[in-house]
Amino acid sequence: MAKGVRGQRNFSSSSSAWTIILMLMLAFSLSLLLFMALRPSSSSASIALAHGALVSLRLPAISVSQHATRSNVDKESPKKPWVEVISWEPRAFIYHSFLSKEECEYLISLGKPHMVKSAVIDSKTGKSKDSRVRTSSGTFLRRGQDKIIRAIEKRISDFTFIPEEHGEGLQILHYEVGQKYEPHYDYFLDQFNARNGGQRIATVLMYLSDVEAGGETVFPKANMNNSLSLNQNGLSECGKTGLAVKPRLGDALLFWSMKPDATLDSKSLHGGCAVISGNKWSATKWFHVNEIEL
Ligand SMILES: O=C(O)CCC(=O)C(=O)O
Repeated sequence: MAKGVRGQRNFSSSSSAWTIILMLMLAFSLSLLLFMALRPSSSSASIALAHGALVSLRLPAISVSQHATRSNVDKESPKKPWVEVISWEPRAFIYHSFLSKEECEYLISLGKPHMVKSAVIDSKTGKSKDSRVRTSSGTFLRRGQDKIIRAIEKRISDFTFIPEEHGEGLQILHYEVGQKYEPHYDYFLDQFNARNGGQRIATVLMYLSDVEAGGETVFPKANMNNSLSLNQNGLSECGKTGLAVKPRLGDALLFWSMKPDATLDSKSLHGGCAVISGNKWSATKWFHVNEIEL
């Protein structure tokens, strides 16, 4: 009898131990689920499809926290990066809010003291020459020249899937009112410049300032039927001659000079329209097919 009572007590104490264990396991699972839901992950971005439809996707290395120089100002109102496909002929994409305001200001501050009149490449000699086709001023930064540049160059490579070693140093450009760059190709038409790194394959053009009027990047040969909707309101006459991208501080335009079958894309013809009002600052990264030896 006494045995039986003792057995009952043992049974009820072991069942309450099981209840506690089950409660603990339940609490642990709930905290795990909560942690998974709230943990910081790569940033969510959107791709604008034709006719303005938006789909979300995850971009691997572009989370806002990875922007090296995001400061308190930006933390207060961070703009969400998103990618827009603007054309398939040529293949062109805008990565909105690619650079922070501070990064844009930093790039301008590095370039400003060293600006010289921009030149173009002479297709007969492969050498730089002064030209009325290009009236901006510019300067080259060294690839990987400091921590901030390295962070930006890494971000560009993450966006383009082209290794940093295939890129030239960034070129900072400044256009004042009336200054422009007539339509041209970024791929080489000479034998000389492709010797180091091969042909140019793609360009990333980052806008470091807004421009009040004019200054659009225009693709006069873009297949407009195949180009996805862009707001073409408020463009200059030059901007209306093709597919135009209005410079917006922090946005990056990626376009390909070569098609997926490795032939040159004549539809990548592009130019910088004359600035009508304000100033235009930009930074260009040219990528080659192979690694460039510095
Ligand atoms: O400034 C622009 O919008 C175009 C610049 C450009 O064509 C270039 O740097 O190759």
